[in-house]
Amino acid sequence: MARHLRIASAQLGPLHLADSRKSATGRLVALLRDAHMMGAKFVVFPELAFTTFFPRWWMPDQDEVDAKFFERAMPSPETQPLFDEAKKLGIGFYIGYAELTPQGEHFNTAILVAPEGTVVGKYRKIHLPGHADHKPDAAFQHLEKKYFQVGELGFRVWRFLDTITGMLICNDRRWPEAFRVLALQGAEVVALGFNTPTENLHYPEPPALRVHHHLIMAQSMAFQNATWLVETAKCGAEDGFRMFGHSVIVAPTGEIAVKSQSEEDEVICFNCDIDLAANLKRTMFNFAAHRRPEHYRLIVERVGAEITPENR
Ligand code: CDT
Repeated sequence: MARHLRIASAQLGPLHLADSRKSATGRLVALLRDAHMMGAKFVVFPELAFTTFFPRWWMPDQDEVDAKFFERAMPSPETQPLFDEAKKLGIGFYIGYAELTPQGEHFNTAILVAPEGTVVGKYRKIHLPGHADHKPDAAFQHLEKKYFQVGELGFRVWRFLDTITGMLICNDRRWPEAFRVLALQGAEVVALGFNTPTENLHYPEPPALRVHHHLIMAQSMAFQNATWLVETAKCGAEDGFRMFGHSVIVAPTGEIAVKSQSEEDEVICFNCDIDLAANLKRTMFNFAAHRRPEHYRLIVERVGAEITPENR
């Protein structure tokens, strides 16, 4: 009999600089209850879900940044109600937050929490976009390279709710290598939270094109790796800076099963047939039969594109 898992993507509308973790947690709990009413057993929340997307702000005082935006423990007294409610409802979840370790390291982190309330998996974001320097002439900043270190835990999967589930965070979705490493470990579900500005920081770009890229990436990554993919936005105008929604659950066929409609708090849910990928994994994307890693060496040996004399 096919395995099914009812998965929800719980999208958050804007969180402003003035919003507290307590109020964010209250909204996350409300979304969790909505997801429960839809029958969800696994809920995917956004990246950096307890605060505004603070890397858009240049803040020179690191102590202030740490106090306002980073979590020294997860759960903490402010975030505990989400864990309590999930345990009460018997729901597992993915959530992103800014992590400050006891050694003083800063990571953009996501965790996988079992329905019993225990943290079973942790991922620290590897592809950090943006810049580390102040760009005073830009409309906004994207300072992930200033506020976070590159994650050191690799791309991993976990046995979770009778599936093999992997985690990624936001910009990772633009890098096929990240998905393929999860797929090579048998990933059946990939959970990912994101915060994506509607405007391009670097050059003018139609917002519709940015959404188009988001959707085609999600569909192709799910199909080419034969996984379910759940991508959840934090979106809307945070202190006037807009981020798009378009949270999606994509099937291993590459079809969008369900997509959010708003840029506000919204839950979408789908009863995912985890075995839907079996035919693909047996034929077209049977990695063992068809992959040719001996010809992929440049992927791990070379970082940037290089034009060498022989291919000029
Ligand atoms: N949060 C995050 O990773 N956002 C990036 C925006 C990059 S623009 C400098 C994204 O890939 O959506």
